[in-house]
Amino acid sequence: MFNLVLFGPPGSGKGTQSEKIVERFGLIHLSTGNLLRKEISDKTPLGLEAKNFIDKGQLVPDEVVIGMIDTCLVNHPEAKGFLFDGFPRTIAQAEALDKLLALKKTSISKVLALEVSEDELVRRLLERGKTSGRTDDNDEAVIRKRFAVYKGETEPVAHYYKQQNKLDRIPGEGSIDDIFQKLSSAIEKERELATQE
Ligand code: B4P
Repeated sequence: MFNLVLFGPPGSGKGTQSEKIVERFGLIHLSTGNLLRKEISDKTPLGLEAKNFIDKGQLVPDEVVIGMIDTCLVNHPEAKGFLFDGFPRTIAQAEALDKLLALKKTSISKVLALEVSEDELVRRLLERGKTSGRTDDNDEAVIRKRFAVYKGETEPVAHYYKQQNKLDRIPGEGSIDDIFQKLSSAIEKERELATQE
């Protein structure tokens, strides 16, 4: 199996690039953000709980998102690989993911981290907030809170994977297609190495 993590701050283009990556490389796309927004729109008890956190720019509790990912992994026994988008966002989530993948006798192959300046991120999220209806995108105070949470809780996850020699940093500013080319080259390189082993 070939399992990728697409990593980066809010608005760095994880969702945008994930759609293109899964189409080209035939991976199963697992976005905790999309899964949570589906629960919210379906008004499930999990969705109602998650909304409270998302609207304030906070992370949803680890056990909730880990449980969602566990269910998705079990539901795709034939997958040739997964693309994790927006997960893991804490060290506890990263450790849980390693354990869940070990149960499937697989592991993370590569972590691609998109790097974008904070000014550009704010611009993108406020722009998206005008049309997306996402309550976490149209208030600059909530956006700034999301960055603070990212720095405190999520950035250490990059270090976790760096220690495992799995982290590649990719410039995330420029056209969507140029960034996709850079991500694709990194994925192809990794897949070649994997087939040589
Ligand atoms: P997510 O849904 O993961 O979303 P995101 O971080 O806001 O955005 P992403 O990086 O995917 O940006 P996108 O491509 O859309 O999380 C939302 C919330 O859910 C979190 O704050 C948290 O509360 C909760 N949550 C999710 N996962 C969790 C977890 N594991 N644990 C706990 N809580 C969790 O791009 C943004 C905008 O930029 C778009 O409008 C796009 O069109 C634009 N854009 C993209 N690339 C561009 C480019 N190259 N140039 C210009 N604009 C670009």
